[in-house]
Amino acid sequence: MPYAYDDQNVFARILRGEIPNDTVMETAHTLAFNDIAPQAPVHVLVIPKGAYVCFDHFAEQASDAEIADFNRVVGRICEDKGLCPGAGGEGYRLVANSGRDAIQEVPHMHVHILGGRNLGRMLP
Ligand code: DGP
Repeated sequence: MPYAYDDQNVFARILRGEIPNDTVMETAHTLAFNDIAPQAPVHVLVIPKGAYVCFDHFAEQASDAEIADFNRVVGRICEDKGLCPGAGGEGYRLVANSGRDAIQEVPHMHVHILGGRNLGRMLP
């Protein structure tokens, strides 16, 4: 059982309404909210409502509807925040830490949207 989901993780608790969040967007399958410790002027976390541990778990086991909904939410937030390079924005970075080597802190699949400043090179 490679994907044991801990339903006490902080994002599961946010989804159950046990912990407040600063919601940016909510759809049938997806919730997006501001990061509690923002690393950039825009720092939004996007999470599926389903119980997925990390990106590959989501990619392999979520339905097409969940995956499409998730991706649309990411794109719409980038648009709403004025980040999209094709529409005059300065760009953004998506990060999906998954597992120990990536130092994933919260074991519920999430994508960070970072933008609003020059983010520097991530890779040498
Ligand atoms: P990661 O290392 O990718 O698992 O990052 C988890 C992020 O979640 C980190 O940037 C801080 C954020 N975070 C942790 N607890 C909370 C919380 O209770 N509320 C919000 N909004 N964000 C949280």
